[in-house]
Amino acid sequence: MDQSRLVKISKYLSKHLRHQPQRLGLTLEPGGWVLVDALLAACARHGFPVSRAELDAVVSGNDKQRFGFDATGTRIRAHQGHSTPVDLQLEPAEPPPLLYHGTAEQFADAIRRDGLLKMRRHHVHLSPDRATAERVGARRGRVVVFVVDAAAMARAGYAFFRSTNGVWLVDHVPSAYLQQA
Ligand code: HQG
Repeated sequence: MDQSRLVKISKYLSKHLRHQPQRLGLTLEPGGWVLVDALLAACARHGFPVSRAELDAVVSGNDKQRFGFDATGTRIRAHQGHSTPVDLQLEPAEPPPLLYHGTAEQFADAIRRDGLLKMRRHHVHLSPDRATAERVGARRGRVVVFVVDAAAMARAGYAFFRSTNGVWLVDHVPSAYLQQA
C-alpha cells in the first residue's frame, strides 16, 4: 500500500481520535474507543473515505503503533497523545528507574526552571530509552534530552502510566527530578 497515503490517514486519525472527534460527529467512549464502523462512516461522510483494509494497514504498520483495536476488533482508539478530554482507563504502573524526554533546545531553559509540563496534552510523555527521546525531540529542531529520575518520583508518590504503545505518561515532572543527558 502507498506509504504516503497511509501517513495521510494516520494524521487524519490522530487529529480526530486524539484532538477533535466532534469534528467528525464522533464521541469517544471511556478508554478513548470509537466503533470502527462509525469511524469509517464518519470519514466517508466528511469527504475522506478510508477502506477497512487501509485502516488495518495503518493500525498494524504504524511506525509508533499509535492506534489499536480492542479485543473484539470492533473498536479503535489512539493509544495516547490526546488533548480532548477522555479517560483512557490506564492503570498506574511501576516505571523503569530512568525515563527520557526529548525536546527542542529552545524549551530547555523553561524546562529546567518549571520542570516538564503537559502543555496541551493529558500527560507529559516520556520515552523508555534515549534513542526514542532523541527522535521525539528532533521533530522540533536541535534536540536536548532530559533524563528523568522515575524511581525517585515513584517513591515520592507520582503515578506513572504506560500506554499500550510503550510511552510513559505522568502528570508533571518537577525540575528536581530532571537532569540533562
Ligand atoms: C515541551 C509525538 C516549555 C515539551 C511524540 C514538548 C511523542 C515545555 C512540548 C508525543 C515545558 C509539548 C508527545 C516547559 C514541556 N516549558 N516547554 N516547562 N514542558 N515542554 O507534542 O513530548 O507522533 O505535546 O518538551 O513522538 O514532544 O504525535 O509533547 O516539546 O510521543 O504520535 O512542550 O507526540 O508522537 O509537545 O510529544 P507535545 P512531546 P506522535
